[in-house]
Amino acid sequence: MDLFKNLANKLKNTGNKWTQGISNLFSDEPISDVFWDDLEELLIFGDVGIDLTETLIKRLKQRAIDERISKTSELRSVFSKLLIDQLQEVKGMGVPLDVSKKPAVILMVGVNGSGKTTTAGKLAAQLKKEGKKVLLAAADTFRAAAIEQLMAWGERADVRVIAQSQDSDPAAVVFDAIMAAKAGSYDVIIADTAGRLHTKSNLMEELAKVYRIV
Ligand SMILES: Nc1nc2c(ncn2[C@@H]2O[C@H](COP(=O)(O)OP(=O)(O)OP(=O)(O)O)[C@@H](O)[C@H]2O)c(=O)[nH]1
Ligand SMILES: [Mg+2]
Repeated sequence: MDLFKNLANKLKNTGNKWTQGISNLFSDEPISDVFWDDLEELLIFGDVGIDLTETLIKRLKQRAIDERISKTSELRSVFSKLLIDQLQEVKGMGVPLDVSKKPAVILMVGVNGSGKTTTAGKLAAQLKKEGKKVLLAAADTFRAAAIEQLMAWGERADVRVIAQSQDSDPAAVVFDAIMAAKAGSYDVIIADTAGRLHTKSNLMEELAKVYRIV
């Protein structure tokens, strides 16, 4: 099964229309201008970005010409390979997570809504499955319900969550977590932090303080 069918199957239950849309695009139809327009539109709507969308389409068009491909279904595997190549160009991609230090501290940082908490929860479950003793730290003390959200992930993965009250100092939460990890012989701490833009200097300073604790 190829990449898109695989992805589409996995995301079926979450109703991810975007992936399904991309998958459906590669059908038995001949390659046409409508296909290129639809692909471009879907990629841009999927936040792939205009520059990358243009690059991907240009490369895909070239491959279609070079390899005399006439049906969109035959472009499917070429396109997924192009995407994988593109991802592999991202610095650090594919490099295994280094959790050799005990406790290793993973700080989840990023702009608002980019998936930090979800990834923290999934990572916790994954690392636990690999036999690591994992601790989650609720260092997003800013957004309402952020602590409860991480707690729910902790429950799901059966992983302990270190938390303080909302509005407390995130660095103090991480400090608490490090102390608890040392006392309880934990292997990994995954600290969720509040979403922020890199242009907000006070919030970046707060993050620097958390980092200094680590
Ligand atoms: N499709 C998809 N959705 C995701 C993924 N990760 C997170 N989401 C969704 O994106 C939304 C935001 O995810 P969060 O994990 O809360 O993001 P966050 O970075 O912690 O957000 P803030 O704490 O508000 O900055 C949620 O609705 C998630 O279900 C992912 O890998 N794929
Ligand atoms: Mg979050």
